[in-house]
Amino acid sequence: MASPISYAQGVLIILLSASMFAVGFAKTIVVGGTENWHFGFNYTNWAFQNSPMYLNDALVFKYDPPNGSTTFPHSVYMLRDFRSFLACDFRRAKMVANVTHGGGKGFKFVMKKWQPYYFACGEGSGFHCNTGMMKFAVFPLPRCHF
Ligand SMILES: *[C@@H]1O[C@H](CO)[C@@H](O)[C@H](O)[C@H]1NC(C)=O
Ligand SMILES: *[C@@H]1O[C@H](CO)[C@@H](O)[C@H](O)[C@H]1NC(C)=O
Ligand SMILES: *[C@@H]1O[C@H](CO)[C@@H](O)[C@H](O)[C@H]1NC(C)=O
Ligand SMILES: [Cu+2]
Repeated sequence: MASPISYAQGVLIILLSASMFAVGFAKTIVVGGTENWHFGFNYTNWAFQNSPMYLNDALVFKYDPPNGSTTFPHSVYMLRDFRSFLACDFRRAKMVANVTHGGGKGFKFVMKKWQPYYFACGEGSGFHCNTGMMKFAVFPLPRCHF
């Protein structure tokens, strides 16, 4: 019969390997794939096709910073709730990346919490979110199931 100590050690090993497993398999996902983050691409559809996503997965938003020839700067906001997501209502939204953050290797956002995330581009007073379809929702799942 196992002693209490070896039982505790066994549980510890299981927990450690479970967390290593979760970290080891966390994915880095480029938002929009090769399309990156731009006006007029259906990101709701993209998110649907790339589901499920998991806790600690990283989303990478890639978009060019504004320069002389770029007519559409972009950004990344987190909307407050499903209602503001549907309406593209930015009144209580939080900016997570400004118009320059998406350059180079892009802006990386790690989904650490078990909650719905509502992302949208905040440019054009909601025009990019509404007409440009630059919005999507993700509810990251826990990776391990016992
Ligand atoms: C975007 O894709 C979703 C899911 O496939 C679809 O329901 C929706 O109608 C599309 N939006 C537009 C504007 O085409
Ligand atoms: C400005 O952005 C455009 C479009 O991404 C790019 O092709 C061009 O090289 C950029 N120009 C400069 C000066 O960075
Ligand atoms: C974006 O944020 C960076 C710092 O994170 C800042 O240096 C830069 O000036 C900001 N750009 C704009 C256009 O606000
Ligand atoms: Cu935009």
